[in-house]
Amino acid sequence: MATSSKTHVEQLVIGAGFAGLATAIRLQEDGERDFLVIEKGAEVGGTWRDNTYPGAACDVPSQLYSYSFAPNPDWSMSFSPQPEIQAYIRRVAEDAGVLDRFRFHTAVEAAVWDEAAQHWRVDLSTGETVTASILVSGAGGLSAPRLPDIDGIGDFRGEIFHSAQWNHDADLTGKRVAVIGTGASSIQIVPEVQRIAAHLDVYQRTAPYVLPRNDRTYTRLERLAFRHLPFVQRAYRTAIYWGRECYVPGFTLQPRLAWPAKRMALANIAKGISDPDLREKVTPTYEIGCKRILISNTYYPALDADNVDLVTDPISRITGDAVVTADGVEHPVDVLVVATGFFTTELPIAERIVGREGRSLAETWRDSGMAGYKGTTVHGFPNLFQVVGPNTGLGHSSMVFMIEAQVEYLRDAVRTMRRHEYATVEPRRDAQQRWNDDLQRRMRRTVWHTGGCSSWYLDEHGRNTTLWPRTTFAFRSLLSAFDVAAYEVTAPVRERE
Ligand code: N01
Repeated sequence: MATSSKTHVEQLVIGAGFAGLATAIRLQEDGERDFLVIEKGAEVGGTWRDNTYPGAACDVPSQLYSYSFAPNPDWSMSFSPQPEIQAYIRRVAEDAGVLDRFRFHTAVEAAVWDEAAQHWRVDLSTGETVTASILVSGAGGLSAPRLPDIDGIGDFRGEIFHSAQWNHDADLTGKRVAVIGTGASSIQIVPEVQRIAAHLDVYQRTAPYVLPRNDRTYTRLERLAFRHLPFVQRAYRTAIYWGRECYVPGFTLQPRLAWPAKRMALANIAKGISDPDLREKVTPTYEIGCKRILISNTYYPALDADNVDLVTDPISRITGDAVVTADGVEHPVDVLVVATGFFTTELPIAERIVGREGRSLAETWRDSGMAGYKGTTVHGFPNLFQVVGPNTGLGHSSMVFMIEAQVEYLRDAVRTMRRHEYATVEPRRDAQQRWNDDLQRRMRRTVWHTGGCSSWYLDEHGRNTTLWPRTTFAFRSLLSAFDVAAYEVTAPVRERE
């Protein structure tokens, strides 16, 4: 690795998923040569490297799921399967020639701001310490699997794994399998497992809304056009982008506008399920959009199959070989798949980043909830940039747009710092407060708050600190230039002495 002998770098980036990779590529384009990307996994890809469960695929259209600077003419389907996305990320990294600055199999143990030296001191799992003028966290909001806190789960003697840590050595053929959870991961796993398991129990706590998945294989002609006439692919992308931007953010604010989507979801139940009792069990009782809207053509037919039971009685405990529900029934199981989501508001990386006053991000956010300025910087944490920070998640479009907008902001910050020779930039407390007050005021009117559900979008205080409540182009426009007036800046130490 090019920088292995160095102890100081200009920018240290945590994570080699979509966020970390875009940061590295754009920094390199700007002539920055002294950056290092630290990745705990074996290769690039982040969540797309880790989530390899059967059926893993994107529920955002392929045309939106690529960097603007690296369109992919090779998508085979209108919604891409996980292996294609992972291959795309790998290819982009190789083509950009940045991988010599990536350090794999290495985790960040602690990143502590050193006020006197005006840099970050970063301890790595290898025992090394690297200092960095700027720290960029691209650690992701869906990277820490959350196991459910169910009595006795540790006593289960069969095979048990989280959806994001699929054990490919476990053969589910002819086994009694249980899947806990009915979120985006589960609804992709269930049809695959149903085909091979002897019996499948699906534990549903809250029914999701599931729309049809309008997926198809691209024709040869389309793929030729994508490759040789790039404007055709751009036209596809633009049409899909605006279709989503014009409709979905509006219906998060006006649930009445959501009736076509709701009707489609109910029709999907009627089409996929013949059993009236099962239809009733899977019919959600809250407003559509309150939780993530899912898409599948195969989930409901799988639930309707003879070898599947949808269990809606709450799980009371797990024994060595069974799941026991509140009605006292023991459901025997050989393999337990836990599709219960991720730590989204208590991010493990936040425990490890310690700012100006010796407080970690986690401590800073403990009482107030996650909050930052423009989802990217945080008061008390000079020269820290978070790509996919607080309130930058989306329910309706591609995270790649949000990532690119944040990386553009970071690039402009780096240029501004160089131009004016600022050693540090830190968002002013009042600017951050105004930003979040406005966000939360908008948020209160959205279906995420008014829709009558609980979801991972909300934190323990009931605040939505994960999602962006406006359009992605509004976000991009707000982050189009580094607004230094919202920041406290300092000159380098040598100039102050
Ligand atoms: O996790 P989730 P996920 N006992 O948190 C249930 C992205 N993603 O991995 O709804 C019983 O959505 C929980 O029940 P409830 C996407 O952003 C994208 O599926 O809380 N059940 C829920 O049903 C997504 O939103 C793609 O009542 C328990 C489920 O587990 C995010 O990842 C594909 C429980 C968790 O659902 C997370 O999705 C996959 C308990 N103790 C994922 N605890 C794409 O295609 C939780 N549950 C891009």
